Amino acid sequence: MSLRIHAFPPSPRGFKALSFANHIGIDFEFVLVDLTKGAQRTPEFAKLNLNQRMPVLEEDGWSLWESNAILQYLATKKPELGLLPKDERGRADVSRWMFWESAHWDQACAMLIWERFVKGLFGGGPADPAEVEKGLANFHRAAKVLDQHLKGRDFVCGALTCADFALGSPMILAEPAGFPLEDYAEIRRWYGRLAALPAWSKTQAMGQMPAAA
Ligand SMILES: N[C@@H](CCC(=O)N[C@@H](CS)C(=O)NCC(=O)O)C(=O)O
Repeated sequence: MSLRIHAFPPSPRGFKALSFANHIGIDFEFVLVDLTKGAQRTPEFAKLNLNQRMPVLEEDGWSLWESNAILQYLATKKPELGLLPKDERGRADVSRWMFWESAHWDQACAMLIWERFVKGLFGGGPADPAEVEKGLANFHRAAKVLDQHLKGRDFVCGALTCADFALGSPMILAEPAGFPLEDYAEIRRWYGRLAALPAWSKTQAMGQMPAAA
């Protein structure tokens, strides 16, 4: 059985899939999808994901896209790690936070990441203040929920699960995107735990964003 992960490591969704695979210690082949060179737009890549977006997991001719689906699938490879609980409510709780990540947290973080960081790297010009304002409002709305929920918990669902990898990945760009984290001590504490995982630094070493042109 051969497993490949096609990803661009410094992008949060790529980082999510790679850091999770690194954390569970599964054998996989890493295939770089260099977004700076448009590697996601080749016909070969479109065969794996018609959306022309990474990450993609490929296994024996089968492909799976959507980073959170990839995490849940990978978690089933090492059930003994408990990263996707077996009991129905525990599993639903993890799914709830991963859906919330996809619908709210990822979106809020992505606006600031794009406007304040990636747009410039890709020659898109300076941040648009109106978009930044919208991004900040979305960020605060989501961050308040996450911060309050984390009180008294080490991780989002109590113990470490897939949901933490999903929610923690955009935080790799917290600094360049200027996430306003001053009022969110619980988020900073939680993220500190995640960032201390060996898989986090291992994945960071797989690739960084290029410097602005
Ligand atoms: N919801 C998807 C989003 C994937 C996604 O948007 N990936 C971006 C990079 S972060 C991408 O590959 N963009 C390439 C493009 O838009 O051309 C997931 O979580 O996997």
